[in-house]
Formats: sequence, structure tokens, C-alpha cells
Amino acid sequence: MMKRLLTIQDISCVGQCSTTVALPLVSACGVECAILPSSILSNHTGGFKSWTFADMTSELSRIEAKWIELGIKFDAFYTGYVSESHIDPILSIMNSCAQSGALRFVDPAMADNGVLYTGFAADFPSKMARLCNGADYLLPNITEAALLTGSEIKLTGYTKAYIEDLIGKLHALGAKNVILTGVSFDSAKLGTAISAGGSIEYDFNERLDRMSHGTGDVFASVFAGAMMRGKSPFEAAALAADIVCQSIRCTDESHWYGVSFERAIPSIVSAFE
Ligand code: PXL
Repeated sequence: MMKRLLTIQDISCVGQCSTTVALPLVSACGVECAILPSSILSNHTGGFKSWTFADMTSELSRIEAKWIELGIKFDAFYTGYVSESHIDPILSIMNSCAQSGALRFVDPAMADNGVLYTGFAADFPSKMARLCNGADYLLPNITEAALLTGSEIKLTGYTKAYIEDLIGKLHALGAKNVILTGVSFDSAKLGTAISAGGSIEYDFNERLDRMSHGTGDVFASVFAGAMMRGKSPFEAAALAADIVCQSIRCTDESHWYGVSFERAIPSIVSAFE
């Protein structure tokens, strides 16, 4: 039986992030991807001058009630960019619409490069922390990990001790396994710390000298899809990172608002053949 995952995050109509990345990439992994848009934006908030925003909070509980009535359940949940008003409805859906043993993948998409995304209040990380509590796999970058745990944000010049202290604090928030992205101990390499099943492993790729939007969403989507197809956390993280690198390499220089993950879809499909 094909597994069914529900992704809960915004639809940015233009911009190659969140739902418009999750739907094709989770599907490419051979996992059915249902969507629940928490908001609809004309375009994402990372680099465009302005955007429209329609909040879907009141729809979340109407949709939940319908799914309960129809007996619709999911094998996994994957949450991304959401706002404070979405957190309680999401926690409710993750209980009421879960198949037994359903996994929770939580990407606390709210910050990067030391700063919160435009539109989030300074106290938002403490709200997001409630969604992290109970996550089977929490997928923050270093900025998000530091904001969630009230730690100093260090973007360079840190050691393993800093990374492993962040990871310990994320477990203390209630995350069962932690996949921390954007880790670098050597400026030529960029990678992931995978804290799963009681040990911490690292996976590194060559650093690509490009600032790219939406790569966290590509990573989380492939990671969640790969886990649902039975890969180990290390294998899923390594595949996700490889797909991010391939997507960046395939993106034209002038294409600034996202990555051309479409060109990496054949590699995802072949990873599951
Ligand atoms: O990729 C994360 C993301 C998702 N959704 C919206 C965003 C961003 C990042 O900026 O603005 C609306």
C-alpha cells in the first residue's frame, strides 16, 4: 500500500517553496501527498517587494471535521511555514486524523541566516516550539534551532560542541529525532547533523557558493518522502542534501526566487527504483 502524507503549510502561488515544492517532491518519492494550505500568498516573502496573504485558519477545523466524518487518515504529517493561529488546529489534526503510528515531520520554517522571516514577531519561536514538541523528525536550520532553544546564533566559527548542544536542547523541547541543516566546520563543505536513535552522525557535500530560496523545503520534502519509503534517517538526509545540491546546480543564475528542483525529479524517482 502506498503511504499517504499530509503536508500543512502555505501555498505561495509563485516562488517555488512550501506546498508547491512538497507536492511534486513527496510524490516523486512514491508517496501520496495530500495538502492542507494554512495560508495563500501571491508569492513568498523572501525577496519580493510585497505580497498578498489570505489566512486559512478557520478552514483548518472545518476540513478536520469533514475528514473525521469521512474517516480520512494519514500515515504522516509534514508541517512547514505556518503562523501562530495555525498551531493548535494543526496539533488537533495530527491527533484526530492519524493512522496508528503516524509520523510527524516538523520543519520550523521561520528564519535563516540569523534572522526571522519578514512578518514573524520576535516571540514566534516560542509558539513554534509547541509544534516541535512531539515531532518524530524536527528539521531546523541553525538559526531556527538557536531561536527555538533561546541559544546564541552562531553562523560561523563554531565547533561540534555548539551543534551538539543545540541538538540536545531540541530533544529537550520534545523532538524525538533532530536533523539539523546548514552545518559547516570547514568553509568548503556544508552539511547536516543527524541525531536519530541516540547517536549523532554528520553528512557533508561541497558548499555551493549560491544563496538559494526554498532549499529547506526541498530538503524537508525529500527527507519526509524518503523516510516514508523506508530509508534510514541518515540515508534520507543524504539523499535530500544531494537533491538540494543538484537543484541548485541546475538553477539558472538569473533565477533568484527558488531552485529548479524540477530538473532533479528523475534522480529522486531513480533513488526508489
Ligand atoms: O521557504 C520557506 C517559506 C515558505 N513560505 C513563505 C516564505 C518562505 C520563506 O521566505 O516566505 C511564504
